Amino acid sequence: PNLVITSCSQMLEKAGILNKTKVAENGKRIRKNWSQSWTVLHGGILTFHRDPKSAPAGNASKSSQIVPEFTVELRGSSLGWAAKDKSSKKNVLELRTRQGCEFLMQYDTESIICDWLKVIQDTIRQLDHL
Ligand code: I3S
Repeated sequence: PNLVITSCSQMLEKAGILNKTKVAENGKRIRKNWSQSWTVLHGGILTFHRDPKSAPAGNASKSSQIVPEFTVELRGSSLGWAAKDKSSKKNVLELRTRQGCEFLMQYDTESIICDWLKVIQDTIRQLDHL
């Protein structure tokens, strides 16, 4: 048990802004709905937060607008570059979860998306060995 606790405390962390859309749920295709998201990697979980711009204005403080929209358990997930026919956007990653959910993640600046690719793939590998 100590080993797991030690490993968890050394899990990679990252946060930043990305564009994302869910494209499949339980193996079933769903309509894309791209939106910007404050994205947080912590403890082997990736959390996409709601776009504050989509929240009703005036009735909430800034902090209460940071609401999780999707939470992805990375254990058993896979991440790679999305095929060209998945999106007309550039720098698109495709994340598939064990539960049959699929997300596209995108950012125009290549270095930013490459950093996410690396840190999430490293996390998935880390989780494989726990
Ligand atoms: O794969 P699709 O269906 O061509 O994705 C595009 C659509 O979701 C489109 O919205 P509506 O057709 O629902 O109005 C979005 O505005 C586009 O951004 C989607 O395509 P890209 O290539 O941007 O992922």
